[in-house]
Amino acid sequence: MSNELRIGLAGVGAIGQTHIERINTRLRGGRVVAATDVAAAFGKRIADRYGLEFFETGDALVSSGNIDALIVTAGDDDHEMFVSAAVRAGMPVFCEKPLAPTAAACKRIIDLETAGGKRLVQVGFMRRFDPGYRELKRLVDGGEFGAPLMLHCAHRNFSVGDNYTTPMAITSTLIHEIDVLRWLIGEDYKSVEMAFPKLSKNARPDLIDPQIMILTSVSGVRMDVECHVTNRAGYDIQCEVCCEEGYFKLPDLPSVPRLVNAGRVTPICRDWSERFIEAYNIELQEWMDSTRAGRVDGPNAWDGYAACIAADACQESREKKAVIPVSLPETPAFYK
Ligand code: ISE
Repeated sequence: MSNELRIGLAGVGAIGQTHIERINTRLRGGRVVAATDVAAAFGKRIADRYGLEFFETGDALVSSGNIDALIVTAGDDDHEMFVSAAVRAGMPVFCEKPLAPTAAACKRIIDLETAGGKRLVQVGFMRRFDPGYRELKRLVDGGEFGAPLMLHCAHRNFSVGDNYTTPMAITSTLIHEIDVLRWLIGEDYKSVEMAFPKLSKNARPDLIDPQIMILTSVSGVRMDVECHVTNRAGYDIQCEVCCEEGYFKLPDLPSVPRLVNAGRVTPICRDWSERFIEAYNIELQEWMDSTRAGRVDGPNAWDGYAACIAADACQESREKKAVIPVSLPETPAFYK
């Protein structure tokens, strides 16, 4: 591996472009030098714009000898193809969440990685790198205020695109809480349940919004998460951890209250790309640092699989209107 990590990027859409910019202009120790995209003409145009070498396929990119590591920011359905290409080539790969759209696809990636004998895959669950969540985790792990008993959380979006569907509330939105809450309390889930408040007039007729996800951990911690993606109010992420002898709340981003027009207003973000800028920067910096050191320190393929299993149970709960058990096998030694 050269001194500076030479990175290839698979999927040059919006999030891919923000990663190219942050790595090539703000972070240290790596550089995006090449790209691929399933839409070749679009991919070539974006690659040219950023001065990247363009390859027609993921296999051609990873076998070019011109990159040391791969970042996958393609559509969810193409994650498995690109991640597998990297793993087959023995190359470290960072894949945006979800690792794959189904648990079965995640399992295939795990089997491939395990057969290769070396952990290579990190999943882009960036909330684990957000300073606020990290402080919550430090307080929970410290144990000074007793064990967590229940968590009250909210994931609110101003609006979503026309291609956003009811299942995406789980695979694309709540998947963040599914991962970060499991990490925060350090436990797997025992069961999940979806609950349904009155529907919002702002949701398309075929979109169920809002929804509430209730997760129960193996030891009985209850976590309720409101998901409201058409709120027309702003991007708002809440997480309150209620312990035996203390309550901890995720801080909002700093924002100056303004006294204007006979009112006191404290602006919040309009979307996730503003809210989690720092988390993305820390996440990719730490990924480049650990990759150069030959390690995977962040959420691994097993975490991606665990999240998908819980997400599948949430979909089943929505369809059956029932509490669904989550059956995750014990974490294999390879991923501990
Ligand atoms: C999007 O894909 C994200 O990852 C955002 O964090 C989430 O708030 C949004 O609902 C998703 O669609």
